[in-house]
Amino acid sequence: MRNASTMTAALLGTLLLSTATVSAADIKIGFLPGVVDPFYQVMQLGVEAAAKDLGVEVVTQVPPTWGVEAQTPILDALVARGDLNYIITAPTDKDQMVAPLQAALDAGIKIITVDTFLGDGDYANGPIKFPISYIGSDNVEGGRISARGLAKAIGGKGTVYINSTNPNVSSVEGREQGFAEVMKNEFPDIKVLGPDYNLDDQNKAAQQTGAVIEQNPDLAGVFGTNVFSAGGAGNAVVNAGLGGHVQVVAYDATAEAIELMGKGVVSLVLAQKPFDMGYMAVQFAVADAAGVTSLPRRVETGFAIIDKDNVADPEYARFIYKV
Ligand code: T6T
Repeated sequence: MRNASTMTAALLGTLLLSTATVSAADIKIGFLPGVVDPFYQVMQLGVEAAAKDLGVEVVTQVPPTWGVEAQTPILDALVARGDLNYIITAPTDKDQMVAPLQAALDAGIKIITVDTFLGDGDYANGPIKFPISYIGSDNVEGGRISARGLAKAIGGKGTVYINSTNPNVSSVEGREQGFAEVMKNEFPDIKVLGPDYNLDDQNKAAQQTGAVIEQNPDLAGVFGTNVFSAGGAGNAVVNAGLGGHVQVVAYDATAEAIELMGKGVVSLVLAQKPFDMGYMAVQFAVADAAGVTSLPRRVETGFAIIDKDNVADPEYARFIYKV
């Protein structure tokens, strides 16, 4: 348990179960994140904490690499078990994961998406309506915040570069979109290069960023849109000996990003709240099982924006991903 809102919601969940016809022992949840990384590891801690608080069972399966090819067979295997009634998952592609998740639903398993969404993410009015909820960041807004932070760090002018993971992933796509929008509308003296896609491979992100640094000696900043993009970008800047000259904005608050901030390489870290995403998703499954029909179809979990001035403040530091 990490904050008051999750505690209140846990009590609510317990209360709901105590008044419902379904018991906690009847609820079995599959948790299928995107890949092995500190963000999803913290999310798993949230899932497990809620499962313990609410007395439900969770089965976690984590794909070794990012993508539909890795995630779909694991999803199919979770469905084939025949004993799950909910799956909490981060779809690795907003279109290609629709059919496999629809198949899970057809097999009687209800779906909650965390971190990433299907379709346009508007489960109330959009084309994809079957998931109970999307619980995650407002990534377009996160991209805007990142753009303003990077623009400030480089003095409002120069060339910047986006390094990202894959196309068609709702999370990073939103970040790229918000970032590009702000640069275009608010910073006419900043030129944006990229995105390059590293397929969620930190070494590839470092190679790509290194190449951009070589080809653009005037490069002033990099936006790394997730753990591996930002980690690779930061390492490339360090390897080129350009720490402090090329500013990096890192999406995701890993220990590595915070360390790079200490070295003056990363100027801003945007922490998501994966623990809350996982915790709340379990609460939603339990509430749904108890017959609650008014669950919000979209919940934005918010950010903590960490920089060198607040990184030591426990109110901010508690959002660094600790695994
Ligand atoms: O940035 C997170 C997540 O939000 C994104 O969807 C995929 O990458 C991460 O897991 C970080 O590696």
